[in-house]
Amino acid sequence: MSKQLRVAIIGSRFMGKAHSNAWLQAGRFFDIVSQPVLKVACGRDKEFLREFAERWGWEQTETDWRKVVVRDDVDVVDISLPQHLHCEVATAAAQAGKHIFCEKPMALTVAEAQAMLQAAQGARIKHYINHNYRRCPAVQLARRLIEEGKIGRIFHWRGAYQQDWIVDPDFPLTWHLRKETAGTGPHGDLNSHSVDLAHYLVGDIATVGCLTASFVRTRPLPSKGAGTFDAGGSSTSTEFGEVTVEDASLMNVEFTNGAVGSFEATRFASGRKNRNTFEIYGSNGGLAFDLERMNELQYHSRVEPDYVQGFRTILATEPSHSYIRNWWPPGHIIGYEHSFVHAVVDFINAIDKDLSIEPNFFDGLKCTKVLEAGLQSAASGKRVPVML
Ligand code: SOE
Repeated sequence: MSKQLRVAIIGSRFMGKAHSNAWLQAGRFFDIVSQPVLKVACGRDKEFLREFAERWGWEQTETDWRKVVVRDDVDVVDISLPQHLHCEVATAAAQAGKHIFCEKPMALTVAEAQAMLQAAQGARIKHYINHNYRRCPAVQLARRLIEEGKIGRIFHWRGAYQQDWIVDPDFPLTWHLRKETAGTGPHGDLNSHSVDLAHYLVGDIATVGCLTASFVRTRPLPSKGAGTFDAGGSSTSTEFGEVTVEDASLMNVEFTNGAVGSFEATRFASGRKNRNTFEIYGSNGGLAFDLERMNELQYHSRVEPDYVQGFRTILATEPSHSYIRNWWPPGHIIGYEHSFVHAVVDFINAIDKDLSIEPNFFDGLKCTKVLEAGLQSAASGKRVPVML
């Protein structure tokens, strides 16, 4: 029998759109018991919000998130906001007993992440941090091969998350480039994804060394339409402000299991739009993934006879690959938005079947600890242990 899960979304920009689509698609493609009801959308700009709600089918709109999180007709609070707002909203939602689907990165600091986890644990709700790339079928395949021992003992992780949307010095000073709203630059925004994947595929991180770099220190103030990846039109302001986050981050880590890893995160990799790659090398083989070819996993097996060894490309679109059976026949590839649908499906199942879902606030806190240790290392020039 189908039940309802009434969702409130807070935030209506890039992630608001990705999440709305996921709530809509989940029950169409997957067999879930509770069907999401898009109850209320919350944002500050009334006119933009009205159009957003109409387009995606949100029943109502509201400009005050405090009213939304305590509504009796809301079961789930979806936090699609910039990270400086996560802690306050998540804590209030948890105290009101709502399940929480929260965008990454979890929070600005370890202290905030700890407060969120504490509130969620006290409330006995389902809580999830949306590191959506875990739910690409090819990434799930990587995990499966590791669990099956096909890679053997892991020696190396190499992650690089590269974008280029702020190479132009005239790209405006949007919220991603200010410490008070973003906390960090690509170190938190992009490395958080890579650290989450490394936790998922390799294991916990014990120590961190990190170097950050700044290339463009001042930028024109943004116009109203500016946002992530979007300068918001051609009119460049004559007023400038200071960029207060790093432009690139290079981190190296020791894992608790003895593996070592490197993480590169930048928005200055000309020509790389959203290139999220990792490589894993072990005693029995190797793996490589590139989000720009997200249906594929590269796999090398050392266990095969040497004359046939080499990296092969597996197209992760067989019914035996995670999630794919519910979409299309083999070879009919899926895209970025599907990873969000998969996350929503697993989140709803976790609620219905009272299962835990990962990454949750506990995993988000662990990730935040690694990133914060990275910043401490960049400031001090020393290796920093991660206090798990
Ligand atoms: C901007 O760098 C951004 O939108 C990130 O915030 C997302 O998490 C990433 O998936 C795409 O790029």
